[in-house]
Amino acid sequence: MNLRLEQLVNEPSQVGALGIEEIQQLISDAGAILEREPKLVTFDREKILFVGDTHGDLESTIPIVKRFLGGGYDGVVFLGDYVDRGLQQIENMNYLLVLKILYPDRVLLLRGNHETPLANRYYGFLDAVATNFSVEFYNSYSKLFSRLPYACIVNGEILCLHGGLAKGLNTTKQIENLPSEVEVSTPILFQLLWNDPRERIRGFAPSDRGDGIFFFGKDVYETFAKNNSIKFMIRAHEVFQNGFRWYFDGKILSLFSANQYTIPVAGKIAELTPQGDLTVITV
Ligand SMILES: [Mn+2]
Repeated sequence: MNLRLEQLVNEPSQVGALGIEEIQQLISDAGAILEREPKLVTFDREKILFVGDTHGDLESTIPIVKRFLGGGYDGVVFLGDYVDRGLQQIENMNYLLVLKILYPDRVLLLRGNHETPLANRYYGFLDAVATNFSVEFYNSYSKLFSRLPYACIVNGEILCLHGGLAKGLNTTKQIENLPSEVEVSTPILFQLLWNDPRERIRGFAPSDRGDGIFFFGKDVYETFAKNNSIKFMIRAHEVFQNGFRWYFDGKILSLFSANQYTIPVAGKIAELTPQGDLTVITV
């Protein structure tokens, strides 16, 4: 099968017209690339974009990809949560797979808590795949999700992951050794995908998101950052009406990049320049 990937990237509306065999091909090709990626990716690049949750909002992803392709960037880090909730979940995921296959070394797709069956059963992606294709076909996606990397370190000093730091996580090295699980049962991995930073708490505190999920305080971040020579962290996972929030006196940047969500959002992405400046940009 000859998928015209360049054409699909430039005409994203055609991604919605892909048949099941073509999508299977995308999943298979992307899976082969992801299988070679470590769980903690070393990502040394000059000019990079960082993208928060897109949640099936293809209309927000399209201009982000356009900026990446036309703006002289040598890297883009998507921080997870590509599916669930939005209007074009399958299309959004497939579009990002096309991008990954075309530019495997420049595009990084991290795993979010919504790249799991636990979330997909409740928030729409399993239903979307079952309605358009079949319940069985969903397994192709869930297996692919298990291969997504969990974190990256940019230029030796910026840690990127979807949720937050975890109880028992002391070194970035531990992330490298986390398993590829379809159903996430390893507590450290579960927390990487689900935890949130919070001001004015010390250590970890139970999160209202559910059992086994925690808020972590500035002290947790500072200890981890010091021990691992991290200068800064970029994560996603939380919706803000203005699309972003700085935590811990500017040490953690939280991004949300979908404009169409359960509430109206002014989605944001971030840009790192070769000079090391980090700027928040409206999608
Ligand atoms: Mn999330």
